[in-house]
This record gives sequence, C-alpha cells and structure tokens, in this order.
Amino acid sequence: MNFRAMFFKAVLKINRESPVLYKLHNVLLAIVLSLYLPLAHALSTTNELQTPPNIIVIFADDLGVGDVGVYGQTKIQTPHLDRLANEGMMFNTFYSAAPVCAPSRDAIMTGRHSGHLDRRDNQAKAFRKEFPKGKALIPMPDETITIAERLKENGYATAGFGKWGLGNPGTSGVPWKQGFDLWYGYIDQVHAHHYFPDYLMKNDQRIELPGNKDGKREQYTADMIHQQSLDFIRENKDQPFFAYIATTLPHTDLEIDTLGAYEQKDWPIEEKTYAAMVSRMDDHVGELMALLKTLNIDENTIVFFTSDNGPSVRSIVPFFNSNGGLKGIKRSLYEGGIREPMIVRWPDHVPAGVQSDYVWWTPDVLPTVLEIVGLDTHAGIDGRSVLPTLLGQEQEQRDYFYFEFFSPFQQAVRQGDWKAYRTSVKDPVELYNLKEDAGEQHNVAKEYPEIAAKLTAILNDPNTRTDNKYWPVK
Ligand SMILES: [Ca+2]
Repeated sequence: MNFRAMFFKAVLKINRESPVLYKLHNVLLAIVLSLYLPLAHALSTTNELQTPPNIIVIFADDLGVGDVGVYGQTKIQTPHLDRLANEGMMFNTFYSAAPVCAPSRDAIMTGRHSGHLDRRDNQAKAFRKEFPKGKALIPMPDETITIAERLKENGYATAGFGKWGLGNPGTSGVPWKQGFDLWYGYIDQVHAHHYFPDYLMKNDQRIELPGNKDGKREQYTADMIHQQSLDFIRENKDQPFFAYIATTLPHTDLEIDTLGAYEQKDWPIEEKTYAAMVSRMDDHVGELMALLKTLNIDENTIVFFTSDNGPSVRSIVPFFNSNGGLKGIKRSLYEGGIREPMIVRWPDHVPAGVQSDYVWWTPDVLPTVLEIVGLDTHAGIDGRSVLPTLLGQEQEQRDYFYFEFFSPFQQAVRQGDWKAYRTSVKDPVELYNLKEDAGEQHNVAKEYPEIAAKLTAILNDPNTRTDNKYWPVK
C-alpha cells in the first residue's frame, strides 16, 4: 500500500470514528503540512494530500455508441455529453463486457468478464422452475465483492440509482447487501422497463407513486431517480462518495412525458420519443455536472460515462445510426452489440479534450477506481487498472478481450486488431481485421488460418472461462 493509500485510510477511519478527532486531526495535519510542504511537493503528483476523490459512474441503458454527438450522432442533441468529452477523455474503442443488461451490470460491479460471471444472459430460462415467480434471475451471491463494497469499507458513502438487476428482494443479490448504503429506483430489471410505474424502491421499502395510479402518467421515474442522485451528492458533498447512476434511459419502453425539441420534427413517434429520451439523459448529465461545480467538488470528482450494451430497437437503429454503423445491436457480440461510448472527466488529472484509441472495457472500471483511491485490487477479477492511460501516460494494451453470451450462444475474442467470432464451439471461427474492417463484413479466416487458429486456441483454452451449469456452451 502506498503513502497516499495509507493516508486516505487513516483519515477516513478517523472521520468515521470521531468527527471531533477528525477536526483535531485536520489542525495537526495543517501543522505537519506546513513543516513538510517541500517534501509534500516532492511526493505529490497532483492531489496526494487532498480528500479522496468522489467517484461517479453513469451507466446508460441500451444507449448505442452512435447515439452521442461526439461519437457522430447528428439528429439527437447531446450537448452536455459533448462538453463532458471536451473537458475529459473520450475513448474511440471501449467495450461492455456483455451485450445485455444483467451480465453487463455484473461486470462493472465486479470487474469480471463474461466468461467468469454468474450471469451470462438476463435470465437462465431453462432453470426458471427453480426461481420465484418463474423469473430465472440469478442473484449475486453473498461472497461476491463489488466495487461498492470496497469503497464502503474504505469510508465512502455509496449509493446507486436507477436499474439494479442483480438480485431481487429476498435474495443475497440485493444492492443493500452488496455494498450500497442506498438504492433508489428499480431492483427488478423487468420492473425497470416502465417509466410510469405505480411504485419505485428505496432499498427494501416500496415508494408509492400516486401520480401513476389507475393509468395516470404524472411521475416520470427517470427524472425522480435523477433528482434522488442529486440529493445524495448534496448530502455527501463533504465526504468521499460513490454514486452509481444506472439510469434506465433510453431503454424501452419508449415513454417520456414531453418530446421537447423533437415535438415538431417530421419523424415517426418512436424516433421522436427515443431522441427525447436520449436528450433527457443528457440533460441529467448536464444538471449533475452543474451541481458538482456549484458544490465546488467537481475538481475532486472523477466521472465515468458509458452504456451497458448496444442499442435495442431494431426498427429505429438505422434512422439514428445508433450502433455507429457497426454490425449488430443488443444481444450480439459483433461490435454493434458491445461497443460503447466511454468518457472520463477528472480535472487536472485526466487531460481535457483528448480522443484516445486505447482499448479497454467495463471490467477495468473497478480496478481503475481502486487504484485511484489507493486500494489494492482483490483476487478473482479480470479487469486491470487503466489509470496510467487516464493520466495521459503510455500503457500496454491488454493481451486479449474475451466475450461470451448465452442466448443466442456466441463467443468472441479480440487480440490487437483481430477479432474471432463463433456461434458454436463446434464451428470454425469467423475472423475480422477490425482496423481495416470495423463493420465485420469480410470474414478472412481462410486468408489468415494461423491467426484464426491462434484466436480459436484462446476460445478453447479451459483457462479462458469457467463452466457454469446455467450457461453451458453450445
Ligand atoms: Ca441494457
């Protein structure tokens, strides 16, 4: 553990155990610092002696890589995300670990890839009889270590907002047993399909929404959830916090209270609604960033923005080019199902206005955050810290990225510019050179048999993945 980590840990411990002692500690600290300022300067890269940074992870739902202005969107307005990118780093090639909600959320919470996850699809439908109400949602086991648990143990206030989807009430997987002090929104991922439901959840407490009873549509939950996230940040502005903002926007159902700037467009209603939902999410990002500035904590807050999987509404993807012109959408391990926007903003640390070709993925978020906070990475995770990259330093690429998905069964591996893909372990792989063929249109397995064999060997290697009774290979 380095000097910064020890320091943070000591301060956090004192802060938790005794506010008075904490104040006294700060006085002593000021004296120590005045004596050792030259040394502190020598040790310091930037913020070694500040409060640990706040961590905000915004995880959009079914937002395609092409839905954001700075990623090429022309019809939908996302000025706040575009600004976030201009004030931080945007990554041209970032992957979600999985092409649907549940495994993707599992991966960002645990730092594992889809060959090691407890869920490799939303539901294990063949096993539905084993589960309550016939919904085969595999709950996160007790022993799973989440990013929220690690941060909470180290003095962070932790909260999540929006869609959870990793364990319903009555199971080990609920967020309040997985490191979150507070969860506001939806625990059940199917409940999260509705924007005017008659209740939301605040931990295990049901929050009734009278404005949505009897078919009324007066309480738009995406806004309510957003407001709760702002309240949490206000309440915790004086101590380190972790906010996981898993907005349900712009996942279906296509529902919004007002179409705003799109009302007058000469587009079908589905397209207008989708655009309004993406822009509403962008408005929320804008309000969040404005609040951080108002509270004077934006410089000590690192914000990650990404999405859980590719766009889902087949009929409107071409209109907006939501998958960025890539092949496939949600549920596919072609690029369009798993390539996501990734924007990271942290003033004075992450260089502003930089576009990076460094390739990384959601399992890297957890170890990166742990390194930022000065904590060691625990065992059993697949991600690795990309903090050097975020600080503008050179960093070696990961050897390969592995993906699997249960239904329809697919496996994929990316190594360098090469990607292999197959839909059965018995079939030969398709092979693509993503540098020359980002759209995966030309299977070159026959032209490059040695590369195809090398990537196939990774897919077949028993160390690449673990077997799981719910998710057998096909
Ligand atoms: Ca999703």
